[in-house]
Amino acid sequence: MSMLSQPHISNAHFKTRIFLLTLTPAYTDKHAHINHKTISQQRKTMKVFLLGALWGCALFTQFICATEAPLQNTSLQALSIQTYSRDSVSLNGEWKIIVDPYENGYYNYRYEPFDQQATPSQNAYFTDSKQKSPGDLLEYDFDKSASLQVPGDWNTQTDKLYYYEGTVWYRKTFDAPPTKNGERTFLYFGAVNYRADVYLNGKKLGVHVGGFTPFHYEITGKLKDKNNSLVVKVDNKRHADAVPTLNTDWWNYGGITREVKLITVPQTFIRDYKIELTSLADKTVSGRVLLDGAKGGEKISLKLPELNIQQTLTANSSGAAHFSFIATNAQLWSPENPKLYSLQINAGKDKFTDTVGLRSISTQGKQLLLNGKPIFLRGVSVHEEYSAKGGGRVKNAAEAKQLLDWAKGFNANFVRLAHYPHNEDMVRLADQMGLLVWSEIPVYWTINWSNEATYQNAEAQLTAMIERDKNRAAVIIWSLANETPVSDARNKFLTRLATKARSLDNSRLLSAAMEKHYRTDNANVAVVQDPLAEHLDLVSFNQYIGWYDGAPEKIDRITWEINYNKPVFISEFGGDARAGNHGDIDTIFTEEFQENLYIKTLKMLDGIDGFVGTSPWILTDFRSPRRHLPGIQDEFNRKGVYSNTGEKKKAFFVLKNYYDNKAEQNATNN
Ligand code: GCB
Repeated sequence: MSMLSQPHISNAHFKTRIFLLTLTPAYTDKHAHINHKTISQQRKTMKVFLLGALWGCALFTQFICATEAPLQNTSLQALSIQTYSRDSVSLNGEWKIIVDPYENGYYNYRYEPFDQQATPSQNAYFTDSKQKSPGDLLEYDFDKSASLQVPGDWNTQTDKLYYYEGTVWYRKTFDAPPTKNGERTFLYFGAVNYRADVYLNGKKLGVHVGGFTPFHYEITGKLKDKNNSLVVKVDNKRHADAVPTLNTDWWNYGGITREVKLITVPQTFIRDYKIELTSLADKTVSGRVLLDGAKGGEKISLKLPELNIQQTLTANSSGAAHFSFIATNAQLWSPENPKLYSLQINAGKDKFTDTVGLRSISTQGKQLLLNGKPIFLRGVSVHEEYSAKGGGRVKNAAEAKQLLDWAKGFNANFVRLAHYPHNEDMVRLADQMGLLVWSEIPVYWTINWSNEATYQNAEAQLTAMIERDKNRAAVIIWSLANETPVSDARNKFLTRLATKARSLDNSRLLSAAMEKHYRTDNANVAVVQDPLAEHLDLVSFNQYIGWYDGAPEKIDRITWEINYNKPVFISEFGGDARAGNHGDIDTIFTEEFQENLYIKTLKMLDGIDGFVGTSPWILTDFRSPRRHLPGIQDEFNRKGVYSNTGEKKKAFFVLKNYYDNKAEQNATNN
């Protein structure tokens, strides 16, 4: 099935995509003000934007037309639908599964996919067939098969699948939720790692690739009253051309890792919205609402009751309506006061509510400003893994909360959600708990920079991340990549991605975790110089002096050359220590070694001009298939300041002390 035959990709989809692109100048302009750009810079931005928009439209059209080429059968792009606060019918819980390493349920013995046949054989697992007579040859039966919990990775639910990378078929049966005349139903997946082929009652709905972003299908008219069969072929095999690629330093958890739900909405419904503080000076709040199924002229009511804001908007022929108001009395969102306001949108028969914070984030020279005031990011990097109690990929809000509580334990005000978009609970909790967020896509290490399909995949993941989380005040940084080797092809790929990110959301800072090198004439001078930096708002880089790069004494000798008039952020440093493993500061893998490395590194970082924060690697120990040292690593990366079960290592206390002091200084300076 090509992308064009996806049920939700209709003419309306074309229109709304172009709407997103053409809408942006207004935002660009406003943010130019917030970012302290000069008028000529604003004009330049606008010109670049318009060119970008034209190019973006052309690219999008080309992409639509070219879906039969390398991205055959694959839907990478799904226009966002805001679902978090909507009533839904959960399809979480027990699903039947068949582990299918040879993909016997997908290909016939000539290796032809069953789903390309006009009438797929009953041997295709997605037909969810039952034996019809005693002599009927059928070599699978979901009803008699094992089960797994959804959401959840398969690796930590059964020993048999701990190292498994391949296909597992999932099947859920359910009755249709009651709907009123004209209502529409959507099937929503929070995330499936990595590729999902989705079938409803034996018919293919589509394919989605990318393991960390949501996708959905409209299934209006496709449900039976009783006993619907939803089958998902989940495949987490790694590929050289994929995003991420073959090589990473985290566990490749497979499965339906986030929630699955059904959402019923009226014929015309509130599909999406964006709200943001567009001028700090006079507290202007602007945004847009997007109706799906609209003809134009529909009335939309927008309220923020606590701020006495009530607006009536009119949708244009694409279903879009813009708004702008001044919220003089609004309290600005910050880590110290994570104030969220209730937002209510009504349109015809549809109602939608959410909670939103209002804040600005900007840079001025080497300063980072939150709500116009300098802020130091007391951060930590976090994987979406809760491996305490044997678990793996975070599967509920309670586990997400545990990780963020641990970060708060050393007075963090910032989390770098590495190395892929985390679940929506995580970002929502950060909003509530006052933790600023860096959110990133898995463009990691050695992506295939010259493959157009790889680029499109990365761009689709970036788009889905931004579309899902664009209304979270907590999110201040979109990050494009991690430790990618400089080359012309990589620079082109990431610059293109940066342009895309800005066209989707110019209200946040752009970053990437870059790398350092040394001056050829002086090995004690570390240099950060990367053509990508020109396109970013922060100069962020990872550095492991004292761990992968020399012994800890080296840290004391290093000075830094970072010739950009931008804030400097150190997105990683650290070293492994097994909790409870003690020794002297020169003995690797001990808590003392790690503690000493933290003491020295933090002192060094304080000497960097424009240093605005750091996110040490990492909050907790996490599973990695690259870490084999018995008795120490046992397939865990041990760089956590906590163990994976939450034991504090000595480095925890160094970091806490450092952050307590920074918090005090920040309070005094502001
Ligand atoms: C890095 C990577 C991170 C690794 C870490 C390490 O630079 O960004 O994904 O886990 O180093 O521990 O080696």
